[in-house]
Amino acid sequence: MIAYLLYKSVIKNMIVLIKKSISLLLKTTSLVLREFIGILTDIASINDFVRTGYLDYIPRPDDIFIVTYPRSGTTWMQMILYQLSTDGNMDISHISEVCPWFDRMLLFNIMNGKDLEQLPSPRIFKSHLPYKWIPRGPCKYIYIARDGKDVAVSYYHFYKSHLNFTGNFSEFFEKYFMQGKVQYGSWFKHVAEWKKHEKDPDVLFLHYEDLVNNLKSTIFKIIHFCEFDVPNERMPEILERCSFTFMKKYENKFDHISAVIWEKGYKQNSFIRKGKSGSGREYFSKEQEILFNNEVNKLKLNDI
Ligand code: PPS
Repeated sequence: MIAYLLYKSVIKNMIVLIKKSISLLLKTTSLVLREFIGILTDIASINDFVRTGYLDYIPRPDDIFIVTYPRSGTTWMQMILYQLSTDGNMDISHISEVCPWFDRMLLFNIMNGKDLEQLPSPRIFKSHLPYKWIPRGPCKYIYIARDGKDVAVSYYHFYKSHLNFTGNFSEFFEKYFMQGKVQYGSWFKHVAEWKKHEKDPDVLFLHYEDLVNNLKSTIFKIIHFCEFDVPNERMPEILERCSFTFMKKYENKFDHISAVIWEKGYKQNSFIRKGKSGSGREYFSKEQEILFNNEVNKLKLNDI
């Protein structure tokens, strides 16, 4: 028995060691590609994604992945889970702060394995990955499918408003959506692959239409699946905050554009900043002031 346990622990340590070595190798390769070659950043990004998403990501049993084909109710589910797993206050800068977009964060190197480790449990991630690419648990997956025609139209509007698409709906539908030549590929394949797993115990397969037609009972299903403990008295507030009207009012905390701004560390509401005169000198050191004044005197700019 002791020999068996020893053998198991050696194997486990060996696997960790192998994973760490591959991770280090990929990290070095990315660094070389980025820093020394400067091109091929796509390869470096995919490299990083594989490294962080599959080698450095250590799943926890209470991790939850919200998975969808784009435009199928992802953001809505992010808000629902945020409301169910916290007090749901709206002091957050962006929903990505509490529910990061797994694939994007890793692909664009916005987060790494260490950052993932520091997130408190339950970690809730958004992802658009097809089944074959999603990291394997132990964890939970909530998949939302939406009527494909509604998805096509919503995606068309998104391509126009966020991705510079200038064609009409027919062009988008025939040349891009139906051919799977859009971000995350074919809607048909994405939904079909995930549907094969709708009965898996770690998958809760929902429809956007369930949320539209019966938000309350769908939320109870989610609470049960995620094993959350939510007092009944909070339900009216949760339902209100997950309503379309509420989310529309706070759109900047959900929009993709503000997510990109948040990821890059830009602060919103900092462009029209203070509007005061004379407070600039508070920032200057003695030396900086002398340096500045010398230049002013040299060019006779004292009256400015
Ligand atoms: S994305 O870009 O992939 O993250 O988009 P996603 O969040 O998956 O889907 C966007 C659509 O979801 C609608 N939405 C909602 N519908 C009803 N109620 C609420 N609270 C809600 N929040 C988001 C959003 O309006 C998009 O659908 P369309 O058809 O474009 O309006």
